[in-house]
Amino acid sequence: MPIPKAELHVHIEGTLEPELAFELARRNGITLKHPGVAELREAYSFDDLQSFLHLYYELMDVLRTEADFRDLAAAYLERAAAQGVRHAEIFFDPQAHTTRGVPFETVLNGLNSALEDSEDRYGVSTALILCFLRDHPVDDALATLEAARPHLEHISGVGLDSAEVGHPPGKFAEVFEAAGRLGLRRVAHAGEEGPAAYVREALEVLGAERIDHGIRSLDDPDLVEHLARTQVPLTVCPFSNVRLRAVDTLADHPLRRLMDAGLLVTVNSDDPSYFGGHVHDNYLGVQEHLGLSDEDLRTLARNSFTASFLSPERRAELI
Ligand code: ES4
Ligand code: ZN
Repeated sequence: MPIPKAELHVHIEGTLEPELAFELARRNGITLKHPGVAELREAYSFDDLQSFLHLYYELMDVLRTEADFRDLAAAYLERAAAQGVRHAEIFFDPQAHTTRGVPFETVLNGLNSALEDSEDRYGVSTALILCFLRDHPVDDALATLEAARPHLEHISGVGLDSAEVGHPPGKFAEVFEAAGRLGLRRVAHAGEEGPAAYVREALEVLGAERIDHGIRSLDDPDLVEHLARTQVPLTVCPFSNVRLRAVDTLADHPLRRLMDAGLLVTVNSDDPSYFGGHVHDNYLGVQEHLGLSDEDLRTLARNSFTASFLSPERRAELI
């Protein structure tokens, strides 16, 4: 049985398996460019983040109705439970849907209808984190926060994702400040393809409480020292980094160096359908290729609960 863990970095749209994509396409009368599941899977070969994002946004077109978002989330939760996940903090990208004419409420209600009985059904508690697309205008992020305002009881925090290089976190200072005033938790992707300076900026300007990826932090020893001292967690995604060529191979992955430097590191799947494995597969991958011990895996699992936004009560139940 996989070790009990929390998953803190997973994009719900990145859990869309080709089989479900084709089923939803059929249900919604959409023809996909790829003739079948096998051909679609063959397209899952990426040069960098941008080449992945292209396919990721393209395939989302099959998500149209509340039932589609519900089925997507239910499929993820069932798989997550089988991977030992006991708590999941799940990203969603509302702008990727509202820009296609799918209302914010369709997305949120659909996801929620799977999330609301997740604890009873799968033994997985959940939280939703609304991500702003950093390669879209700041005004669109502000409008998205406004759309979310009537629904804040269903949203735990905000994040920042999509194409990183050329889109520094500071651009979103005003949005994150407003989100903080609304009582939302704040996280941001930084230091995935972008420089260590973006990690600093996410901490200092956005007030990020967790850094998603953050692997490029190692380029800046002062930043590493700061992260070790403050224990601001990193949600690292090893398979993702290899598939998007931020790191050459799993054996070269900086996870172990980050752990050895005393950082609060967690292991996560990012977009499991696209990157060749779910969260426990990532644990096993780094164990094998970085020579991590069973005790190291237990540390990573414990870190995942420590780094979560769980209440102290539920955390104590799970650790
Ligand atoms: C993402 Cl791997 C990654 N990086 C940035 N934004 C994303 N959205 C979905 N997956
Ligand atoms: Zn991500």
